Amino acid sequence: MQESKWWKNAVVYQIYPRSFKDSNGDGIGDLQGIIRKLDYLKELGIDAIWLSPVCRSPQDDNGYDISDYRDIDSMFGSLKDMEELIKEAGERNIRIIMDLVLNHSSDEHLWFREARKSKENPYHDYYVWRDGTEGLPPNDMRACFGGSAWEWVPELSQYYFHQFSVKQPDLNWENPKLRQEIYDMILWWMEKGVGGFRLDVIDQIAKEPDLKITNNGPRLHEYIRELSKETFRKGDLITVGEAWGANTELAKLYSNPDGSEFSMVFQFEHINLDQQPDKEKWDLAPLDFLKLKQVFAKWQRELYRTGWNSLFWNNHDLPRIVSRWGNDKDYREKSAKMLATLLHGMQGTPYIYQGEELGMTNAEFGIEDYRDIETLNVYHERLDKGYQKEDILNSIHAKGRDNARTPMQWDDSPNAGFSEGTPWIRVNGNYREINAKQEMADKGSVFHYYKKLIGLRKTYEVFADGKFELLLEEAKDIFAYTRTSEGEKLLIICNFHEKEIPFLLPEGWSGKEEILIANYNEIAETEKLRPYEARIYRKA
Ligand code: TEU
Ligand code: CA
Repeated sequence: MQESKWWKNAVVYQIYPRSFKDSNGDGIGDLQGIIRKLDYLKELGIDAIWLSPVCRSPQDDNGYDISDYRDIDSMFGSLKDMEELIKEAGERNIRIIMDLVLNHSSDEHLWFREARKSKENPYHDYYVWRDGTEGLPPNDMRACFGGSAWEWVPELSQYYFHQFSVKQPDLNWENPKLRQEIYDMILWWMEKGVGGFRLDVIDQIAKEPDLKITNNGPRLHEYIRELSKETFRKGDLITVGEAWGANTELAKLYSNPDGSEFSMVFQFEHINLDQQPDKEKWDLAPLDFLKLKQVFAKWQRELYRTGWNSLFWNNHDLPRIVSRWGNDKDYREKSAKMLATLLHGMQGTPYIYQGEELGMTNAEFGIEDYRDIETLNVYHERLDKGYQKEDILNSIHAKGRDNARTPMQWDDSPNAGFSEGTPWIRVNGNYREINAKQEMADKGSVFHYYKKLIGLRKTYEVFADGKFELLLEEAKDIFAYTRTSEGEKLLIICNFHEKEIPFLLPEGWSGKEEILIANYNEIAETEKLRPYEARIYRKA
């Protein structure tokens, strides 16, 4: 089937189901809650919803530990609810993107429950085992959420490998029977009308633990091409792989225009720029702004006509961008709009994470209010290592994943209108000031700014096609670039900081050109940019 590449003009909205909308008062978001908010998303103008996992799961890692890939977890609803969501969204021209977690399953999945029964069990080889001695793991590999990556199973006198939690045993992709089961499952969901897939830590499936290789294992692209040929290429889907180990050369393989692998990947080079080099995200460092410009420019340049970029600031693992690189106190609205302009002006498919369109902020809780396995593990691990509580909390406030997972703020009623029950995680205390009801009523809000940006991408082809060129590379406060296609050119100007700075329009621009969007209502004289000021000029 010839791919239409509809996703080149699309904007995707990510929903974290647990925290979006609760419809039955148990304090946990669910599928019927999402169905109730489809008109809100229609109003925003997005084309597809990336749904973080809703399949059956003991929720050790909030659903990224699946125990049945063909069933919906009762906390989110039923298969019928999922089919209704796909149908209702479809009637609003919104496609549903499912989250495929194929690097590991839950240890409560039938496959693993069988696998750990005996070495002869037909499912044993669906996982990664090594003979060994108790207390002496095969090597010193660490798991991402802390601790050893090897778990001892006394009844088998073997260890199994897990890159994430102990309850997320890694799947053995070398096993063709496992791969076939996965392909059948994906085709089964494609039959149900899903519009695409996000693939969790997909560049870690070809692991070689004996060689301490996790990302970019030798057979990775062989597996991905087989996966795509057996499933995705039989449909007109969007597919996006999460690839922490990607660079531009690998991304040209992943997003090769021949469609042999994915539509695009999520790469994170622009995300790791505020941590100390060769240390963990918790080891904070100020953002290297010039590096940020260089990284974005490289990806725009390198993938032009050879691949395709994803564009994102936020997701369910990352702190909220307006708090991280904007100013969520004195310039929340202006800086949120600037960051949106900067990102949505570039070539690629933009992703909006729930609440980003409202300018939602990070939430600084006490440790007792955090729920994320990664956050709770690092807290205790660093306490044991003698770190000060305040310092650990300071890191968690800045980088913890629960910053993204506090309930969606719909209005100023109790629990921000998210639930009539007790939310599974605390609501951010600023919900009375920041919520969808208020933002939709205020034409000058962050919501309406995102809506306008999405509309521009649908109106002007240059957003999808235009060649990117970075301007003022050495400028310490300005992120400016052009997008050029036949007969049309854009100039995107962003003041990335909160101070007023002198500014002259680049050569060839007079300031009389059409302004498509700006985050200050009245246009200033042309010789300065106000705090976090952003504009997009267009000339035909
Ligand atoms: O995330 C991959 C991943 O590596 C992140 O967890 C990362 O370690 C960190 O949190 C980012 O700062 C994916 C999913 O997005 C994440 O939610 C899951 O926890 C993880 O895989 C395991 O499935
Ligand atoms: Ca619920």
